[in-house]
Amino acid sequence: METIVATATAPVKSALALIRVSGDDSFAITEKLLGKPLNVSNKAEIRHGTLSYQGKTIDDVVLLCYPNPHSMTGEDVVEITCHGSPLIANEIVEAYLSLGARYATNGEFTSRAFYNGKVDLVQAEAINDLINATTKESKNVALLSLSGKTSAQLKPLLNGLGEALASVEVGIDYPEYDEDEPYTLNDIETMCEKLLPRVQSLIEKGVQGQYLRNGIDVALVGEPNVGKSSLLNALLAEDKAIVSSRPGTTRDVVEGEISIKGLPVRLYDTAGIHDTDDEIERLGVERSKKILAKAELILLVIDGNQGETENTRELRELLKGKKILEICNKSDLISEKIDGNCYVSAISGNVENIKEAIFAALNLNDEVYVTPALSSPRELSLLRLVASDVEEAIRLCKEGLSVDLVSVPLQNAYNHMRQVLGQDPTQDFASEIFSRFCVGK
Ligand SMILES: Nc1nc2c(ncn2[C@@H]2O[C@H](COP(=O)(O)OP(=O)(O)O)[C@@H](O)[C@H]2O)c(=O)[nH]1
Ligand SMILES: [Mg+2]
Repeated sequence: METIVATATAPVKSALALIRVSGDDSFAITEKLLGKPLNVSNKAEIRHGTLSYQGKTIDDVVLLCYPNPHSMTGEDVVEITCHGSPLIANEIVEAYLSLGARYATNGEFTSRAFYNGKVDLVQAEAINDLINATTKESKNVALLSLSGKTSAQLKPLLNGLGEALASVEVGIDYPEYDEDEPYTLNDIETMCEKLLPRVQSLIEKGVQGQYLRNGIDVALVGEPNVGKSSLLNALLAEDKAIVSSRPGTTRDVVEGEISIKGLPVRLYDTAGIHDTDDEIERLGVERSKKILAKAELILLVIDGNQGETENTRELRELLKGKKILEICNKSDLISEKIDGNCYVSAISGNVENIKEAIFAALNLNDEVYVTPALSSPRELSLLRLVASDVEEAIRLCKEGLSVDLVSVPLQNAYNHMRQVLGQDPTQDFASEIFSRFCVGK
C-alpha cells in the first residue's frame, strides 16, 4: 500500500507531538531519515535517534515501529514522537512527503484498519465517536464498541439469520432433498419470531445510545398559567423565562440545556398551543408546533389544582404518537394526590423527581452506560431494515405460500446485517450453505 503520513496531534505548541506513518515504505523512509537500520523483528519496537533530511537535523525523536500485521492499520506503521512544536512536526511530515509518502486523507488510517480486517465498521465508527465524545458517558459507550463488545452482539444474530436463510435456500436449490425436507415454513417462522425481538431490542438500545450522544429535545406544553415557565426555570436553576400570573406571557420559545445523569437535555418552554387573534402570540404558537414536532419527549404540564381541562385533552389528542410525560404542577396547593402522577411544585424549586421521570420515560437506566449499543445513524437505519425484512419474512411464512418467497426478505435481512459490520453483502452465499449443511452426504 502507498505510504501515508499525518500528524496525529493538534497543531498547537505542546510538550510532544505525534506523527503517524503507515504503508509499505514506512520503515524504508524512516531508515533514510534516521541514517541507520530499524531492524524491526518483534511485534512493536522502540527506537530513538535523530531525524535529518538533506543534511539538516530536524529533531531527536522516539519511534514506535509496528511491523505488519501487528499494527493498528495492519500495515508497517511508525509512530514518531517529537518535540511539540508544530514547526518540527511539519518538517518531519514534509521530509516523509519528499521521500515518497503522501499526506493521509481524513480517516484514512482507520479505513485502512477496516480494509485490512483489523476492525469492523462498528469499531471503526466507534473510533470517531470516541474522539468526538463530549461526555464521560458517551465516551464509555464508544469504548465498548471499540472493544468489539457491540459487534459481538451482532454475530449470533447474523448466524441466526444465516441459519434461517440456509434452511430456506437448501429447500430451493436442492429440491431432491424434499422428501425429508428438513425445514417447514412453520420452522422458519419460529426462527424469525425468535430473532425479531432481539433485533428490536438492539434498535431500542441504539436509540438510547443516540440519546446519550446527541442529547434529546424536551418541550414543555400545557395551558397558559399552569406553570411551564416556572418549571423551566426550576429545571435550569435560573430565571430564564418570564413568569407571570397573566396568561399568554410566554410568546416565544425559551430554551436551555441541562444534564440529567450525563444525558444532555435541551428544554423548550413553549407558548402553548391555542387559538389567538394576537399576531405575536400566533407566531409563538407556530414556533411551539415546530418544537413539538422535533421533541423526543413532551412534558404536558397540568395545573394540579385545576385538574384536566378540555384544552389539555385536545393537546393530548394533537400529540398522539409522541412520548408524553404528564406533570401535575402546583402540588403545594393540592391536598389529595392521585397515585402514579408526577407531582411537583415549580415555585419550591425542587424538581428532582421530574428529572428522574424524564430519564425513566425514555426507558433509560444506569445500564445504558455499560451496554454496548449500535447507535450511529448508519447502524440504526440498517437495523431497522433488518427488523422490517424479518417482519416481512414472518408475514410470508404465515401466508403459507412457497418457501421461495420467504427467501427474498431473509436474504435482505442477512445482507443488511452484514452491512452493519461492513461485510460485503454481494459475497456469494453458497459457501455459507455448504458450511452449515452436509448437502449430498
Ligand atoms: N402555588 C404555585 N404557583 C405556581 C407554581 N408554579 C407556577 N406558579 C404560578 O403560576 C403562575 C403562572 O406561572 P408561569 O410559569 O408563568 O405559567 P405558564 O404560563 O404556564 O408559563 C405564576 O403566577 C406562578 O407564580 C407552583 O408550583 N405553585
Ligand atoms: Mg410561560
